[in-house]
Amino acid sequence: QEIAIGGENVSAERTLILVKPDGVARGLSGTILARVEAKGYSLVDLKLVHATREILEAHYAGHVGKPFYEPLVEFMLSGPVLAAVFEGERVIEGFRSLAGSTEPTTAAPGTIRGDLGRDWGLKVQQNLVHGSDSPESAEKEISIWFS
Ligand code: IDP
Repeated sequence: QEIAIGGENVSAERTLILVKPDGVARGLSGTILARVEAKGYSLVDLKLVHATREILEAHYAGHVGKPFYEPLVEFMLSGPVLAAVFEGERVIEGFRSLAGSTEPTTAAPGTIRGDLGRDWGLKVQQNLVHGSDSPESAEKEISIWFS
C-alpha cells in the first residue's frame, strides 16, 4: 500500500462538502475552506456551480415531501454553490462535527454554523454548509456534483 504525507493511505475516506449560497454570498467560502483544511483534511476537488433543479432533486432525494423541501431547493438555486471533495481518515464524521448542528442559532460555538451562522426568519435553515452523512451518501453526492 502506498503511504502519503500524514500517514494516510490512498484509500482514505472522502466527503462532499458544499458551501451553500448564503456562505458564498456572504464571502465566507475562503474562511470555510480554510477551517476544513486547518482541521487537517485535504482538498481533492473544487468548483463553483450554479446548481440545477435536477442536481438538487438528486442531492436532496431523501427530503422529498418534507415541509422545508421546496424552500430548500429554491434557496439552493438562489446563487452559486462551492462544491468540494475533501479527504482524510473519518472526514465524514469530522466535517459534520466541525459544521455543527443543523440550526445555526443553537449550533455550538466553535463550529462553522455556530460561529458564522444565525437564523434569518426564513422557511429554510440557511446554515452555510452541507456535508455528506455516510460513505454511501458521499459516494452518491460526489458523483452528482462532480460527474
Ligand atoms: P444537515 O444539513 O444538518 O445534515 P438535513 O437534515 O440533512 O441537515 O437537512 C438538509 C437541510 O435542510 C439542512 O441543512 C437545512 O438547510 C434544511 N433543513 C433541515 N431541517 C429543516 C427544518 O426543520 N426547517 C428548515 N430547514 C431545514
